Amino acid sequence: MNKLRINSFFNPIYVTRPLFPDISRIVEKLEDIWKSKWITNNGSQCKILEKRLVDILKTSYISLFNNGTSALMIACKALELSGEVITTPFTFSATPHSLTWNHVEPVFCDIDPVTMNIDTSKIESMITTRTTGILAVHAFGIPCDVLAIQKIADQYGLKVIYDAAHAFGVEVGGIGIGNYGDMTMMSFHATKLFHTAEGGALICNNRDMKEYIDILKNFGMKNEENIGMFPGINGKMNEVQAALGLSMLDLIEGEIRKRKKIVDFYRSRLRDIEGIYFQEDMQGVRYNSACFIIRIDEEKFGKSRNYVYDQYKKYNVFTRKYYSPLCSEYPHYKDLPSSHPKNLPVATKIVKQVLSLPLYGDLSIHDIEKICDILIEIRNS
Ligand code: T4K
Repeated sequence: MNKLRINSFFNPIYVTRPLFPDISRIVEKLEDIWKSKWITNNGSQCKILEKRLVDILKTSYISLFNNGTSALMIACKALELSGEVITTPFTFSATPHSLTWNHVEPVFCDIDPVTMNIDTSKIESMITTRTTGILAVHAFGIPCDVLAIQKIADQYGLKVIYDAAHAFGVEVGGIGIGNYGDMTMMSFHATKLFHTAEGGALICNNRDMKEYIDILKNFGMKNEENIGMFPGINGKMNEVQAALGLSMLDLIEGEIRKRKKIVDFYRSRLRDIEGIYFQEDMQGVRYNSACFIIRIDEEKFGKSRNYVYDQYKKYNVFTRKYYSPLCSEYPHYKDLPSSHPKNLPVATKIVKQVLSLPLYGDLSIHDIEKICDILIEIRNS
């Protein structure tokens, strides 16, 4: 057995840690909720959060949800997707499952080798008479080629939904990422940059649609008199979730700055290591440094991604293989015609290489230095 020269971390280092505002900030808001005796069903905390997010995300219409998955399910319903929808296999399970819950077949399209998002040059060849939309993912907060996707959608009359689970605060050309496509989902899960413990939002581009979404997430009822207008679900965010979100909104810019510093440090330490690759920033994009993903080329690095992942654990470092396996490899989807690996050569290769390294504002540069040193020790072991 190889002996570790670098001491393992005393406390576990996880891939991420949720942002926790000072407890006094949330207590103040909880006191407001207690006084009002209003704890869910579009209370004042939710209303304030919605308004603040409209400004912060530079968009017009936002509906809050109890989680990102229910928001995505409602997006598919509200846009009346049916038949087939073209999507990426390199994502979290919630993306294709939201289609399946709407009786829509996900058609998996290969990904771009640089951005790891849906490869727009391959979308057109997958469109059939049954195709009604494109469900693209800004994986890890890296924007898709939104202009190319819109061009295809316009040409073929398709709806576009973005799964922007990780893309809070990302902008393309100065425009909030939620303004692209017909609808954008954001996740406010604890593992995300901005969170409400569990939570999410749907961004759309007109008032009528927002009203419809708000009805769909409230069982399909508009008010006491107008019930059962549509087959809705319960997708409502509650007041405690919204209060938590409000109490940390002011911390987000600082958190992004800290994370950016960490990402820059990772890049400077890992750039010259043979067989380790990562994405550089694209011009015109405002990033949120949600995640730091490396790709490990086993041949050049000398060790496989799985080996590195396992070895890191011995140092008390818990990296993640996001998003492995591909959704097209899940038992539920593997027999779809589009799932065959020969149709997905880039995704099939990349999914064996990716590793999400620890990234959150509270990590010190000293910790990051050690995480990088460990990677080198693993290579030399
Ligand atoms: N689309 C995409 C592209 C997504 O990535 C996601 C969610 C969705 C849609 C759906 O959105 P939501 O319905 O979730 O709003 C996590 C999250 O549960 C999931 O939200 C997220 N993507 C996915 C990428 O990651 P797990 O099972 O890998 O998380 P877990 O519990 O292992 O946590 C990861 C690490 O975070 C832990 O090792 C330690 C740390 N952690 C986690 C939690 C929950 C904490 O320190 N404290 C905590 O409270 O799925």
